[in-house]
Amino acid sequence: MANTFGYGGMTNHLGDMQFSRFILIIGANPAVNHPVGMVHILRAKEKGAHIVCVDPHFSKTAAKADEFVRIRSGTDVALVYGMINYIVAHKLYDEKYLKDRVYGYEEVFKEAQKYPLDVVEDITGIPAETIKKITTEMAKAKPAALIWNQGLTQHTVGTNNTRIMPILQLILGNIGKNGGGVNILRGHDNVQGASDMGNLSDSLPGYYGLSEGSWRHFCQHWKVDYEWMAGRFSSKEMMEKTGYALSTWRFGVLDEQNFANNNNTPIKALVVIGNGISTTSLLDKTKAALDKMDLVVFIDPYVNDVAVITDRKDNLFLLPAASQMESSGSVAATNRAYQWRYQVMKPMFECREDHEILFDLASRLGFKEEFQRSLYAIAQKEGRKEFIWPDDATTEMAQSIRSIGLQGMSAKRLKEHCDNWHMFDKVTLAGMGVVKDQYYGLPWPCWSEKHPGTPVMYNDTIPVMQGGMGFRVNWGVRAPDGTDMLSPKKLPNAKIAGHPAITAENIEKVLNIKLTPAEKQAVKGTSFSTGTTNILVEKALQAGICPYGNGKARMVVWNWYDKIPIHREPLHTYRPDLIDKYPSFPDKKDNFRANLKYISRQKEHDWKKDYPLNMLTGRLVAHMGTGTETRSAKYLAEIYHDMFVEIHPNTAFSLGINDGDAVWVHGTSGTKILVKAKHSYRVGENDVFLPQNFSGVYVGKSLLDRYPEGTKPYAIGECASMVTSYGFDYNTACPETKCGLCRIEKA
Ligand SMILES: Nc1nc2c(c(=O)[nH]1)N[C@H]1C(S)=C(S)[C@@H](COP(=O)(O)OP(=O)(O)OC[C@H]3O[C@@H](n4cnc5c(=O)[nH]c(N)nc54)[C@H](O)[C@@H]3O)O[C@H]1N2
Ligand SMILES: Nc1nc2c(c(=O)[nH]1)N[C@H]1C(S)=C(S)[C@@H](COP(=O)(O)OP(=O)(O)OC[C@H]3O[C@@H](n4cnc5c(=O)[nH]c(N)nc54)[C@H](O)[C@@H]3O)O[C@H]1N2
Ligand SMILES: [Mo]
Repeated sequence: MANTFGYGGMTNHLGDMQFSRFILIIGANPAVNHPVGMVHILRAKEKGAHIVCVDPHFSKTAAKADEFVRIRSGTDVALVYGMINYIVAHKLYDEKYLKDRVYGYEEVFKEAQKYPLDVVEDITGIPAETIKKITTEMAKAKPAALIWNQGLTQHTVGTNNTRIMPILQLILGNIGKNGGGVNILRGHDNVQGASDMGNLSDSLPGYYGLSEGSWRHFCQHWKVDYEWMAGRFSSKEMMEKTGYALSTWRFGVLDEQNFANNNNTPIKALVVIGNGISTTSLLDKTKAALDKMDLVVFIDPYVNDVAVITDRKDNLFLLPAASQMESSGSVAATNRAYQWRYQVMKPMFECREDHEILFDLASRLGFKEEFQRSLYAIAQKEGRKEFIWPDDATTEMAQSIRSIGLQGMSAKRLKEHCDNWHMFDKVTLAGMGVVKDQYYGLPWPCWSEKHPGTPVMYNDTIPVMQGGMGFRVNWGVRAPDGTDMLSPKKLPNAKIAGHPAITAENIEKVLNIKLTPAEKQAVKGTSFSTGTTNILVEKALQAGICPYGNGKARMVVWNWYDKIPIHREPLHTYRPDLIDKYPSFPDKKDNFRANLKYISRQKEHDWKKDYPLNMLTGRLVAHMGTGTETRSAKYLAEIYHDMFVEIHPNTAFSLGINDGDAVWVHGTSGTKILVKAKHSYRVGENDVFLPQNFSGVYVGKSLLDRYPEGTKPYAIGECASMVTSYGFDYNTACPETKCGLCRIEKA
């Protein structure tokens, strides 16, 4: 998802945190979820960095931090406004940085006036003294880094959370500096690659969006006619319309009112490739949708967990996919760096690599020739008859995704990095010897074959050819109020200060150069991010500037509903007394093609009366995602064998629940799961915690007999997503699984 700066991912990288003097970990548990990344955080601590962990749950990371601060889940925006309130009152902000590099901070400062510390203490549950202390420590530590993950995103205000954190870092002048930045520790192996490749229903690859211009750009690179592509859609409108999301497609099967958003057609078939889907909230809706459709296909190395949840008797297919060990290609890490993965072994038995299955699918659907055309074109250019997988696909992707600067990458360069792994500095990522003047994995943007990659984004104190850049000029050179959005600062070696993104139309004027007639012809009608040549980009680099412009970061997003982040109470909150003051969003129609409820759901019922406990969910170190793979591994299944709910002993005592008792957890959608109670001081008295890594039991009933012989997992349990509450992020439709209410009863 686009963040304040443009695109997602870490601004810095894991090793870089060793330069930090202070690390705020808020809504992330790297000790469990990023154990290798955690090593860098612990190294930073050894070097004197102060580590603060803000979490509603006393996590394993909290146990390793210098300070643990318990927050009421869903209130992080209010906390940061409290911090900003204090920063403004005590002039702890970086004034020069804000003046030079940021637009809209005055509005944020104004909003912060609504959040004096006693108000923030009431909302968040964090004592005012603690907020003062951590704010002072963070503001005085130069530089300070900030880390977040799903503790911030899986909320109705997820986008607001992920905007307020960079805002805090900008106010402290910590963006674009070694040891600073906002470091979003991403999820799956290659999830950064999946989003860069545009496996999202609101964009083509490389965050280009779905406009006609974007379609034309990719059609040019894919070597297919735009008209042919348009003919695959029922209309131009549908071609350019945001699709369903992983969280909203069920409404497209079950809810007739939603069909209107989908050209009046219900969804009839589902192909699931590499996703658990049992991990999406409202699992009962997923089951009902799977039961109802005409066709369901899973492409997976394991028996996908929902394949045993559905009651359907036919037109349910499991296609065995090869695992990552049996395939190869480029994968992107959490810091925007790409790495080459070699095949360890050939696919076993009848399983096949994902791309082969997709090639065959394209063949049956009648467009295999178009699907592969650009691969053949790349082969032909090099005098080959057949394309080489995945190398030629890497070329296609790197050459077409110019928005984030992948064109400097190639299979050859990435393999060279992988082969010379030992030649890179683990802390700075800088290469030596054969890989000198390159950063490991060429973190994007990597503008050309000579560009080293960008380990730290938005650093305007180093030349562009060493990874320097200002903020991207993506919103025009002037704000609606007339403010100049260009930076007054020059990159070292640059001829000019702030400037717009480079286009064929403006390049001569902006750079004060003349293109030759041949160059003019080659770049006609394009910008730094479109077309097929790198001429515009090379000219910009020669002039010492970053092709995407040099502007100011904007804190005000004038085209969004919440122009600056606003604190809003969760839909299901145990502080209903705060709803009138901090109401949720208005309901939103056609949000990823679903009609989603916000305020109407929040006010539908006195939720707290029937569901008094706040439900947190998160991960276990021994299991991954649904747990499909790890619960099928003997030793991991032994470490965490049973699904459980953590409950504070005082709360448990008042409900007559002993440690180890079987309990029913009732969700706000009228669903329930049967799990073991685990007395724990890690949760507060108002919270319970459920791991998200189980499946294979459905409303108290084991589904083990439904797995084909030889595929039964060693550990099964109820899915948390059966009882997580209704609720979706306003901008991304990400389910609100980090807060929500429930009721617990002894079984
Ligand atoms: N072992 C293991 N590793 C994994 C995974 C796995 O399943 N198992 N999954 C991978 C994936 S896909 C991802 S996305 C990452 C996720 O990595 P994380 O986001 O670190 O994982 P979670 O445990 O879901 O949640 C992090 C923390 O957020 C806290 N939290 C909940 N609500 C709030 C809130 O409102 N505010 C704040 N400040 N904190 C809150 C939770 O208590 C929890 O400690 O992990 C990846 N790594
Ligand atoms: N309550 C609650 N719910 C959550 C979360 C939470 O914190 N709380 N976190 C959310 C997050 S961040 C995520 S990412 C999801 C978990 O994400 P999911 O994607 O639901 O979980 P995984 O188990 O990782 O699912 C991956 C599936 O792909 C299969 N697979 C593995 N390798 C390959 C391959 O090479 N090819 C193919 N075709 N398939 C493969 C696996 O066997 C598995 O079935 O859960 C989400 N749901
Ligand atoms: Mo994730």
